Amino acid sequence: MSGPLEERFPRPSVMGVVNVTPDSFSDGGVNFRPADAVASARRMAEEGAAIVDFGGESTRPGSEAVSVDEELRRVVPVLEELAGEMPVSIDTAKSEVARRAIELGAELVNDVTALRGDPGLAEVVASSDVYLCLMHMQGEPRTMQDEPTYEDVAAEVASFLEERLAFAVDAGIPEDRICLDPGFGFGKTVDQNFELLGRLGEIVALGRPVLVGLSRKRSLGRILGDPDATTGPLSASLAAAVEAYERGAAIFRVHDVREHVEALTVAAAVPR
Ligand code: 7PJ
Repeated sequence: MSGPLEERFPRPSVMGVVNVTPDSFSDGGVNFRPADAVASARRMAEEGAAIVDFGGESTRPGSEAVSVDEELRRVVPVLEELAGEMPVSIDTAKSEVARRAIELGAELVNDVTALRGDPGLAEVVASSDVYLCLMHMQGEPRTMQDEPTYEDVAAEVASFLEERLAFAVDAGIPEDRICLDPGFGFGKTVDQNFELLGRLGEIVALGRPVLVGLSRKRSLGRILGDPDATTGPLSASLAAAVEAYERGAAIFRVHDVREHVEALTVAAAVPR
C-alpha cells in the first residue's frame, strides 16, 4: 500500500460518510439497505470524496451497541460490492469487523474508541498496512452527553490523543499511518465543542494530520437557536469545516461531499 497518511490524504481531503444503520444521528436509515449504501458511496466518490467511511454501528448520543454479527451483516455486503472501486474506510471498534473489512480492501480503520474498545484491534491494524484514525470521546455513546466535564477541554483532548498515539505506536502501528480526531460531539457540550474548534491548533500541534467530524452535528443546530436540535444544517457544517481547515485540519468527515469539496477548494485557494 501507499506511504504516509499525509501523502495519501493531502490537506484538505474529504471523507464521505455512509452509515449502514437504521438509526445514525443524521442519515439514519437512508443507507441501511445495501443497494442504497452502495449508490450513496458511488455518488460521494464521483463528487470528490478521497475516501468513503462505512459504519455498521451508530455511535450517536444515546445509541446502544450492536453485536459483531449484526455489524458484519450490515457492512460486508456493501464492501463486497465496492471492493477495489474506491478508497474505503471502516468505522468500527471491533477487531473482527476491521479484519473482515481489511480483507475486503478497506485502507483505513476509523476507531471512535481510540483502541480502548477491543483489545484485539491494535494487532489487526499493526499486522496489516492500513491507516488508523484515533478519536477522543469522553464516556460512551449511551451516556456521553449526560454531563461532560473538563477543566480545559482542548488541553485534555490533546493529552488524550497524545497518549493514544503513543499506545498505538507501542503496539506496532507506524506513526505515519495515524491521524487524530478531537471527536466533536462525543462527550462535549456545545460550548466545549466550539472551544475545541477554536483551539484546534493545539491538536494539530501534536504533529499528525487531524480529521474532523463536524458535519450535521447537533451543536451546529443548537448554536443556531434550537435547544433541542439533534442535527445541524449544511450551511453551518460548511462554516465549521472552513474554520477547522483554517486551523490546520486535514481530513473532513462529511455527509454532503460536493458542497464540502467546493467550500474547502475555495478556502484552500486563499493564499496565506
Ligand atoms: C465521527 C465519527 C467523528 C470520526 C461519527 C456521524 C456520527 N468518526 N463517527 N469522527 N462521528 N472519526 O455519523 O457523523 O466525528 S458518528
